[in-house]
Amino acid sequence: MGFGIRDSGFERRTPAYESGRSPNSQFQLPSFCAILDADASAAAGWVLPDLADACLAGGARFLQFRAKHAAGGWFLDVATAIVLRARAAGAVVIVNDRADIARLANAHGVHLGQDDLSPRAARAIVGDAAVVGLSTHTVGQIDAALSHPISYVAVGPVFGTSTKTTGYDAVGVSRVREAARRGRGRGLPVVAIGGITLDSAVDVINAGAASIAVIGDLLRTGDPEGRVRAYVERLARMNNV
Ligand code: TZP
Ligand code: MG
Repeated sequence: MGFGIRDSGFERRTPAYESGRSPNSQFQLPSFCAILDADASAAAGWVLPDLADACLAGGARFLQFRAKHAAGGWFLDVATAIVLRARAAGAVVIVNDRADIARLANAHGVHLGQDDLSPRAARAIVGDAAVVGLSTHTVGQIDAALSHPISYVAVGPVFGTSTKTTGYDAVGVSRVREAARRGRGRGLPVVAIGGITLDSAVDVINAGAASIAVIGDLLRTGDPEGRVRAYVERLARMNNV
C-alpha cells in the first residue's frame, strides 16, 4: 500500500527527525487547504464526497477531512472515499485528529491538535514519510512545536470564527508572521487557519503563511467549486506578480 507522500509528488528527501531536522522539510505545501468539515458541510446540505469533488474540480490540491462527532466506521468509510477522489486528482489529503483513520484510509497524513496524540506517537502509526501537522495558538506552543517531528505548524484562529470554539482569542496576522519567523529556521512551513476569507487570504499569505486553511468561507456562497477556484487563482496571481 502506497502510504506516504512520495506518490503524490511530495517527495521526502530528508532523513527522519532523529537527524534534528523536520520530517518533510522539503515538503511543498499547496497554498490553499480546503477543510472538509463533516458538521459544516451537513449544515450546508453537502454530502462529503460531493464536496470533495467540488473542491477538487475548483483546483484544491490539499484537503483536510475533519469529523469531530463521527462514529469510527463512518469516519473511515468517508475518509476512504475522499482519499480515492483526491488521489485520482493528484491531491494530498490529511485527516484531522485520527492517525489510525489516516493510515487505514491511505491518506497522506494527519492533523493534530494540542490534545491529540503527540506528533511522535502519531508518526508511529502514519510513518516517517507522512504529513503531520500540529495546531498551535500561543507563542509558547509554536516554540514547543518546533521540536516535534512535524511537517508544518498550524496557527490560529487568525480571525474570529464561529466554526470552532477554540478557547483562544483571534491571534491576528502578527502571530502568523511570528510563527513564520520562528519556523523558518527549522524549514517548517506555517498553515494559517480561522476566519480566513477570500478577502483576507492574500494578507495572511503575505504575513508568511505557506498555506491557508478554510472551512466556512468555502460553503458561504453555495458554490464551493467556484469559491475554491477563486482562492486558487487569487493565490496563484501572488506568485506571478
Ligand atoms: N482551528 C482553529 S480555527 C478553526 C480550526 C479548525 C476553524 C476554522 O474554520 P473557519 O470557518 O475557516 O473559520
Ligand atoms: Mg484535534
